[in-house]
Amino acid sequence: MSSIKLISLLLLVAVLAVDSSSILKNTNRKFSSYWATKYQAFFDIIDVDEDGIVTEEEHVGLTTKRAQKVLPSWRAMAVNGIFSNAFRVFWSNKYTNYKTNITLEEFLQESEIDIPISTEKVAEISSNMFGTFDIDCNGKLTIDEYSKFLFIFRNTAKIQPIFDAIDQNANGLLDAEEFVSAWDLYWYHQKFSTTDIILGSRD
Ligand SMILES: [Ca+2]
Ligand SMILES: [Ca+2]
Ligand SMILES: [Ca+2]
Repeated sequence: MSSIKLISLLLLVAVLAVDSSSILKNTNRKFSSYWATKYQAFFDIIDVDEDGIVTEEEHVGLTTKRAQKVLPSWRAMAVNGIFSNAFRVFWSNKYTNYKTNITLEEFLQESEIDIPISTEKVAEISSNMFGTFDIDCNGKLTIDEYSKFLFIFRNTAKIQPIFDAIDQNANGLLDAEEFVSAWDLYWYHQKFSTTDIILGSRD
């Protein structure tokens, strides 16, 4: 092996080592019943026909269709990208034998094991989500922009109180930090947060 090849190989090994150390470890988390209710709420949003199974079509196809109703087409395609990626990472992966029909129980079981995603990727999902709905690209979400996000998550509740819960500094706009922090609290934290209403509600 030439020394250049060897060096590249060593670099590759180093990169892989860094990457696996940044995988989010989920094993030490107690899977709180509160956390399960959040995941169940999301499952119910995605399970549009309410048959207790989330299909790839429901997760990616139908979500994209809702996005197309409220967003310009390239932004709807961004939603499609986020949801098809998320489906592969969180739902249909090696832990579920790449199944494309997932029950709530399977989804919860899978969420108890290590999330097969790096911390960098988690941050990327959150900020992509924010950017997708920031229609005028000014770094803030107005209530109108945020209402499009809520539409995708099939919210039927009044929007203003939900918006106010995420708007921590009460300036009438959601900045990236407010949105991303609420999003990450929803997905990765066990305890209740007043911002957990971020995906809206269908009550
Ligand atoms: Ca279904
Ligand atoms: Ca904006
Ligand atoms: Ca604000």
